[in-house]
Amino acid sequence: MTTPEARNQARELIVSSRSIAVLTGAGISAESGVPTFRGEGGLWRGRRAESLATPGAFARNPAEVWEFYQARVKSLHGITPNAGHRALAALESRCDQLWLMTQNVDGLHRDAGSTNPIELHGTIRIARCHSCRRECDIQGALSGWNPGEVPECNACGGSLRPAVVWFGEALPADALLAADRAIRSCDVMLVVGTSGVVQPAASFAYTASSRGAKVIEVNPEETPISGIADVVLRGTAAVELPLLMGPGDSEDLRIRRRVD
Ligand code: BV8
Ligand code: ZN
Repeated sequence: MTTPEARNQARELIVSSRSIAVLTGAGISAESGVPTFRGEGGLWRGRRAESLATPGAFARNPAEVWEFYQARVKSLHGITPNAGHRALAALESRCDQLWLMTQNVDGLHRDAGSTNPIELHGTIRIARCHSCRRECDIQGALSGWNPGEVPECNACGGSLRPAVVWFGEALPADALLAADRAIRSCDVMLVVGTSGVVQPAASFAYTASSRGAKVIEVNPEETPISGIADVVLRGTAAVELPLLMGPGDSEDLRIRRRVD
């Protein structure tokens, strides 16, 4: 459970920070109704990720991989950002420098108003052609889709795939570059809703901490990152992040910046 002291400490770090890097994982979307991966009812629970989210799985059985992703796209219908997403979008508008890096593919940070989320693992909103790499809206690619089918590229007839990063695939170069800059430049890193399992994102907090940045973790459960965090808010994103931003602080944040 979060203590008032921890909340005040975290708030002080945020208010006095000049540049904040935020890393989010599936946990920030949990209160929007999006299942996480490794927790109770998680997507990967009981199903090896390798059997679905790898290039090998797609090469072996693209139709099965599409059944998994079609179900996920369908489960996102009507899903909206929660107070946690919105608090981060509000923080961005009050900070001199904020980088938002997300491992999530659901697009909810964009919907909440974050202007330039670094989507480390791609996006489930877009489909990409395996052959010519043209991209299209995944809803369009799935209109008229039936189980057992693999959506085809309108331009070249190649197989489409979700524009997400699978295990064993490199993260997009531009996302890695932007993340590297954020990790090297931030004086505070806010880590929200990730189990800290998947590399290279899981190493970001360690790298930031090793160069002297302060790490704040928001997670109802203990993770490997808890051990290096300077402040742990042991609660959920939709509760803790709005409290961290607090309406009064936004003014302090702005005033504090003008003074120095
Ligand atoms: C790479 C795809 C190198 C889209 C995902 C062997 C072979 C190949 C690679 C490896 C290998 N061994 C290790 C690796 C590296 C591998 C890796 O890390 N594997 C792990 C499993 C050991 N990484 C990779 O392969 C990466 N690429 O290394 O490339 C390379 C370089 C050059 C050339 C070629 C290759 C690619 C990693 C990306 C994989 N794709 N998703 C999709 O289908 O979704 S990963 C998947 O996990 C999601 O993207 C997800 O975001 C990510 C991380 O999970 P979390 O977000 O942390 O979610 P989780 O459920 O685990 O935890 C949720 C947390 O939230 C919990 O802590 C919970 O307590 C908390 N929570 C719950 N409710 C709330 C909450 N918090 C706050 N509020 C709440 N309400
Ligand atoms: Zn094509």
